[in-house]
Amino acid sequence: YTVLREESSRLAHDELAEAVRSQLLGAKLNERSLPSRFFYDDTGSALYERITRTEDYYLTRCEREIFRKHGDRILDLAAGVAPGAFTELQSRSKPSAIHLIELGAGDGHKTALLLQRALERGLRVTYRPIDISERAMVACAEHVMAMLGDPENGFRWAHGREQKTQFTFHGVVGDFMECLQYILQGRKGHISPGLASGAPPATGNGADTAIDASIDEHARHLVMFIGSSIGNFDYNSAVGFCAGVRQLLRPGRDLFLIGFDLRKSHVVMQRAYSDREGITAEFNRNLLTRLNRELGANFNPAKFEHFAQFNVRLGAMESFLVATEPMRIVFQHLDKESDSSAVECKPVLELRAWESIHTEYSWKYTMEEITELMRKAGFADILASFFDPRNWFVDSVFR
Ligand code: AVJ
Repeated sequence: YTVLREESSRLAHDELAEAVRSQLLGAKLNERSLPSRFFYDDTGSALYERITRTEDYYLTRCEREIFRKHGDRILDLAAGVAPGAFTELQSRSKPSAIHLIELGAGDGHKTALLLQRALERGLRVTYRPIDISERAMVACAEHVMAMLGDPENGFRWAHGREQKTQFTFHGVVGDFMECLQYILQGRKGHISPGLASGAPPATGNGADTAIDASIDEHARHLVMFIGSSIGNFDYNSAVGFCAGVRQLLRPGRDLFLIGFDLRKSHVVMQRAYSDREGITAEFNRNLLTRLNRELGANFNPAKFEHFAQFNVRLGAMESFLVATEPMRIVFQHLDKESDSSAVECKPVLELRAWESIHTEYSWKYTMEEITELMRKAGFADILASFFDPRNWFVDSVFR
């Protein structure tokens, strides 16, 4: 397997600084916020994986049930053998391969179920996970390879170029859209030496790794955005994001599978975002630890309460960090942009007791809202929708 780094991922630090300036330092009282995408540094990504294993966080369990129950149908769609839906392909010989691209794969444990099933069915599989966290990607590679490579399951793959590889893993670390563009349109990324392992290419420069990760142009690709990752986008950004994905898909051929968390009792939802083991609280507070490390801030995360609440009007879970006492935060690695004087002067954030920082939206959808959102993004029809037995979660496939 190979793991590449998409070049633009190096800009993350500037983005964080910019978000702190505009949404934290520059915001009015009671309007302070930070974008949730900054949760996912290496520690945050690992904490999120722990959240998914808590009893209270139902989303992952629902989606795993969906994959277990409807995995074969999903694979049929990916392979282009679904009855009726792919008439143009019916005349061709039986497809023997599937190509999955996953946005925000994390450690890949849900998708591994699908991969495993595909291999069981004798399909060749190319899996291209994308994730912002380098460590999550390496964990993903190791986890997936270990799971599929278990000799007891009877799966074999070969790294040699001569042999027909049954399973190929090409991970790309970086921003979703940049990476997706990189994969589908062959834009350049480069190997980060620490990352490439398994069967690394002969040299560590971008030129030949680009060949390694490039797609089979004639094959159908299933782009997956599961786990309700879309829930973190506000409505317009969600439309924009899906429209962006759609523009990269080849019309009539590639598919988009997207997971939405459905509207349900606020009791169930609120418990999922304030789990009794306290992992979500730790996940939320880790954002402050990140600001300390990357921007030289002096937050004491223990002095913040994690608070999560369902906003009925919005239809979204909202997470906050609430300061339990007044505090003065100095950002040592940030400069005051306006200040031209020679006096060293660092930006300061004065927080009052019980002042809050908004850290996350997790939008919950109805099927009507999903259809409408996707239509606005240019996806005319849902090809198929797969639900868990309680109808708490849905994975829908679009073309
Ligand atoms: C990774 C966006 C799917 O919103 O449910 C979990 C992140 N935040 N607990 C979600 C999260 C708090 C999660 N997603």
